[in-house]
Amino acid sequence: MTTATQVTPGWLDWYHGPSTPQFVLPEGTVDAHCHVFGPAARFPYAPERKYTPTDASKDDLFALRDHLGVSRNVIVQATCHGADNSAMVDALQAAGGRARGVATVRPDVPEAELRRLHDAGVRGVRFNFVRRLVDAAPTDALATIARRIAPLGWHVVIYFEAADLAELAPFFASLPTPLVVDHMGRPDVAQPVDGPQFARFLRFVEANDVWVKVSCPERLSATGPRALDGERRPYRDVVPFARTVVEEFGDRVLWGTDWPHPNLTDHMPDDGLLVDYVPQIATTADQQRRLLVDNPMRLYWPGEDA
Ligand code: 0GY
Repeated sequence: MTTATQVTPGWLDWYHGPSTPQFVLPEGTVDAHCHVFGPAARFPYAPERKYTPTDASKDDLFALRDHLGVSRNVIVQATCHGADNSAMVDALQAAGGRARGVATVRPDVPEAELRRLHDAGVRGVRFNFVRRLVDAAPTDALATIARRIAPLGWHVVIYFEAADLAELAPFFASLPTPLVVDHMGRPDVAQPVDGPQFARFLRFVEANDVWVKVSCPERLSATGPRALDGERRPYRDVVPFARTVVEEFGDRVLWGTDWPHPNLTDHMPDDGLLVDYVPQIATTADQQRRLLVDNPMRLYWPGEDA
């Protein structure tokens, strides 16, 4: 275990004092992709991590939740905490039933630990294939994890770059649980929305038991957060991609802020502006309700009212 907390050089801190969105989120909105980092003094970062973030505590997350008008959070274990889920579980326990978690576990995780995570609110595990974030994990170890969590009714969250989908798809299709794709599979939005790369992704979603997070325009965009004609319409080069997914798979889409936005080097998004991105990609009240409330409730709080 390490206690070194020297933040990665060039690291951008999360956006303090986010604006108030113009778009009013529907009652019961779930932020289905966010993280907590540390605080390192209590929850040290993992020795094998690829970056050291600034702390982003559960209290900071809950303050953002309330500011944006979000009701619930899904807190995804970040790679900087490795397979030590303590900070995430601590946040779940403090959330009073208003948060669920996605954990990182090893293939030999004890059964009792899986049960403890479930009781705390964990409903999935994350497999990360982004090379700058993790060392490659053998797929047979990941398959073992998937087999072990399937009886709990959990799902597998997968994070990969679009260029790697062709190679990974057979493995994904072999997994026994539903899959949740982070950030639309990270398309290259300089390519056409009807081009072969995104078509492959859409076929993958169509053919499998897959949910898609239409999150992280700030990671994918070249046009960036600039307003259009003075309006709060940011990240417009990503809009056609996300809108296509929302229109084609309206019952299997999820939205999240990705707060506190690790590993961004050019700009740190204003989370209020990220909320104003939503009506660009989900253009009707029905699409918005399914994206923000009904779908995440079905996946993370089945049987509960929003
Ligand atoms: C994200 C994206 C990133 C990082 C992580 O767990 C992580 O470290 O997910 C990234 O750097 O693209 O979802 O937060």
